[in-house]
Amino acid sequence: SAAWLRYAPVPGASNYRSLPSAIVALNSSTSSPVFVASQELQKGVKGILGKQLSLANGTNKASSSIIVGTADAYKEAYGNFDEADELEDDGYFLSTKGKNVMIIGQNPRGALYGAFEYLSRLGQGKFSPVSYVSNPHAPIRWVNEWNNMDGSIERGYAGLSFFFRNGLVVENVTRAAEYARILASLGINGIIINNVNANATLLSTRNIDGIGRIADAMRPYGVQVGISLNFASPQTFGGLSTFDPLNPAVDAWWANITDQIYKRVPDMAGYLVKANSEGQPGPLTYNRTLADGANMFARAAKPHRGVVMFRAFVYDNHINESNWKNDRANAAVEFFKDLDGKFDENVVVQIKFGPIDFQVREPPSPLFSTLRNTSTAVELQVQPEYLGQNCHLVYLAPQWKEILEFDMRADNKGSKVKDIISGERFKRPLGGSAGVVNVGTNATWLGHHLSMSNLYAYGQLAWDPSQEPDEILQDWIRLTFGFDRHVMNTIVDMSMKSWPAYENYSGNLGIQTLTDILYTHFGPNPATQDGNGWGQWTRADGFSVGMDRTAKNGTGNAGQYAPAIAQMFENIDTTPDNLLLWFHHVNYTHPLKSGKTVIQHFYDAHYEGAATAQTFVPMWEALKGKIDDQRFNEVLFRQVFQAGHSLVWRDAISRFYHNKSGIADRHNRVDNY
Ligand code: GCW
Repeated sequence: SAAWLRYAPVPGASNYRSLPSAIVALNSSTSSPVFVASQELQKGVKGILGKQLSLANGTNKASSSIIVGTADAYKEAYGNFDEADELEDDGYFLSTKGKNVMIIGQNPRGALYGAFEYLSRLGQGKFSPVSYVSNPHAPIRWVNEWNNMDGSIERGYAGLSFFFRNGLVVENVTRAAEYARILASLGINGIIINNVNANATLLSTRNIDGIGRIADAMRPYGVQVGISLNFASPQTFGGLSTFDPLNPAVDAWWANITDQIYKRVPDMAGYLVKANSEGQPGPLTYNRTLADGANMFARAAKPHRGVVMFRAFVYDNHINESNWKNDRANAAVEFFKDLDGKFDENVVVQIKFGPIDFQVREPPSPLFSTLRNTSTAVELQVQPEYLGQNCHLVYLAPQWKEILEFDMRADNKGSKVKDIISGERFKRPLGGSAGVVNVGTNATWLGHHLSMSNLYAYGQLAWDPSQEPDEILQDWIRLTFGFDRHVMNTIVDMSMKSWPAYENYSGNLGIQTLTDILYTHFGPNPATQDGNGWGQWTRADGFSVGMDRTAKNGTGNAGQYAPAIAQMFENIDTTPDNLLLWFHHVNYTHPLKSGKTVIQHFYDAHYEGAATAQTFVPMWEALKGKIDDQRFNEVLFRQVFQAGHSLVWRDAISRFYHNKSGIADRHNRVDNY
């Protein structure tokens, strides 16, 4: 449960002589991240290098020390340093070059981030002297936890909530503190503790005190707590006759409850709101705009410097499939485009990375290049709801990286998603990312030891999206499993093959995941995509398949992108094969760029993906004895499951399209049910 913060001894560490003998913390308040940093350094150095360092506060008596603190405190004690000017919010300066090791944060949590970075370097045996400033890519680096008040977790695959039980915040917040430590080691600075399908009873006096308890546990790690709100609370919980956002009594109710919460949690991060989506209440009930709704919370939070994350996941889940032009993927832009510039400055629109819902492959949401005068954040799913729910290994960093690096070409200028969400491209004050993690009481946090690479990579990319997924993975493996080359190569190989394999044996060519979308979101069920109002249609019939999202014949979704991108997706020849069926409706016999037909590609990809998943088992088995038995066996259990389930996937999907199309597999592998 220590995740990557194991501080295991590093081979060859005894050769590392240039270690100071003391730690000097430039702040002795036990609730300060600076103090936490000094303790973490003591513990980490002891574990990694076997050396007990003394811990002093404020004064440096030893000949050389690890000095940790804020830039201001450092200057006061030792005078100015050159790099001070380069530090931005939450950033740090790390230098191991001089007599002292300097770990200087722009603010207290920056110092803690620097300490974790230093320990990560030591823990990976990266001993060569360094000196650099590291600033975060974006101010908002949050996680979302879909925890319910009864202790269940929506789409959680690793046990129960450690925040709530029986309608109340738990008394024991030890695990909340442990989680905050893990988050801080990634530079994550905010957490929404309850489900976006929010329950207003979180706002009771007793539960507000409970939020305070969680915030107190996480504060020393620099993690600010926030909560999801239910839009109808003034009525369902507050006893008002309405929740109309333009009604002054409603406004006053929110201002009042917000004041109460901030009284207990003065540094609360802010609110997250899911409105008018999947049955949730919202401003549209009163014919008010989504901006009217968001701004109501923004006004309440503003005096406290709180941020309102307002979700763009707004759509109608009762749309009619018989209309060729209907398209759920259009919803976000349709709902938000006319509201650009109408949100208060402390509102951030939180956008799921793709236009539908965390599918195995989607293009980036066109909303990223539509909102120019609104701050935005990308929402990613660390716990792979549609991607095997941590019973399958699916390393997601390559998928996120593609989205973050995608150039939206707004105004025909470089407009990578990562630079839009950071606020840089459209000169916005706020922005960043939100990762839905849904950790639970299970000792593995996420349910699968190998899936922790996803949480690690999420934090790494939120801090610095220029990093490469395979390098992030290697760091994580060294910290989690040590230095064995065979272990390293195997986990890198399995992980880097895992997303393409999953895409191959679930839904390829941009058709979506093809999992059961009505209930479990787990296992193959392509028939559930169509014939209902959820709008995750594939429009598969006896001859053809895919969503026509072109402007010329289809839903017009391609036209929601900036011209250069719109053109690429509008034209079937320039649409990449992996998004072909996302944007185009074609015959099963349509030839791909590879020369194969769509249907033959389906068959081949499903056999190939499942074959890859089979190889993970012997690859892992070969590591026996190189990993402790517990982790070895628990991972093996998951990999055997994945191998078997991938065959179920392969056969279910191949047969489904074989039945539909009546077209034989060239290699005669696919039969009917
Ligand atoms: O994908 C869907 C999930 C719901 C979730 C919703 C959302 C929290 O299946 O469980 O609700 O998205 O993101 O709001």
